[in-house]
Amino acid sequence: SSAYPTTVSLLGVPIEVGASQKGALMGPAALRTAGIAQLLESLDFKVEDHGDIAPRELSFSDEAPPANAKHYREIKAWICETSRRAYAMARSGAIPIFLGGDHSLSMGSVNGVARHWHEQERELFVLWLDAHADYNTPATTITGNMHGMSGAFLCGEPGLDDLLPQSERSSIVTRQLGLFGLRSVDKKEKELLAQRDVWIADMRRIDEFGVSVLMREFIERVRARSGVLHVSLDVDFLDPVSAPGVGTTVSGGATYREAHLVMEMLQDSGLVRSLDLVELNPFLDNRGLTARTVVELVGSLFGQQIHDRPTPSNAVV
Ligand code: 4U7
Ligand code: MN
Ligand code: MN
Ligand code: MN
Repeated sequence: SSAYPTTVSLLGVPIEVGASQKGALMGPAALRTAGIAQLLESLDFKVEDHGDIAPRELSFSDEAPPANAKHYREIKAWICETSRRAYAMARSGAIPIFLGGDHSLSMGSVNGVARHWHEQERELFVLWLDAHADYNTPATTITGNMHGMSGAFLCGEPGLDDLLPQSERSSIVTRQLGLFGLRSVDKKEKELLAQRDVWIADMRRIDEFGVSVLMREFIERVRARSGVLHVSLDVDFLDPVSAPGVGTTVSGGATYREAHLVMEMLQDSGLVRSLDLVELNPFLDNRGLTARTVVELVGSLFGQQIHDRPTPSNAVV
């Protein structure tokens, strides 16, 4: 319908209390240091850096927090502000990129972006690139860490019902969520997911069919409903060999090239309208390797090519 956006808006969301390990709050600074803005400019985007959300912009509620949701009040404050900013950025016509921060921020980023697309009568699909399903609720979680609950919250699973104002709650339905790269799912989380129609490509399926077959399948789902796409990249999607700078490493993850192929196919699809870069923990990184790797993946997602491809392999014809 409309031309692909030419502006990218960066927003840092330095939240870390959703995770068990400290250090994700340094993520936005590391991604900027690794040159995310300069890279996007080299790909001909106009880049507007909106800075980081500052804790003084947050307003805290005094409601009683639900059990099994650690740092609930603080996270609620971050989510509300992130959602408000996400909505405004998406509405401006730019491509918002959220620099995390732990994965709880996606409760706000996806919610805000989804509200914008809902107004446009376009379905927002969400591709969750992650070792984990992040589909726990306060009733299923083992750890109480809210970065493991974002997907479930966004799909309207119960237990965190007051995290956003009543009028803004619904984000997506389960059919709109795709989990890619799974290799660590908790028992009760798995039972809950088995009852939902979330699209799932776990590492076992990726080993058997390869990235390209599965990415085509997911992209087709989005196209079939004339949807647009939000990508939520958890750094632990990658194998710890290429991405050690993350608190929750799980071996057997996507290789460097598999991750690039995911990004290159998403670029060819022309569907991506917003992005989260989450869970980077520079405190645990090896001389900036992980931050640089993430920025290189952003390059592939937004059009960097090894050898220019005149016809994208999955373009609509
Ligand atoms: B991440 C976990 F128990 N499932 O709920 C949990 F294994 O954003 C991990 O994907 C969640 O890094 C990981 O705490 C959240 C755990
Ligand atoms: Mn994860
Ligand atoms: Mn995650
Ligand atoms: Mn993590």
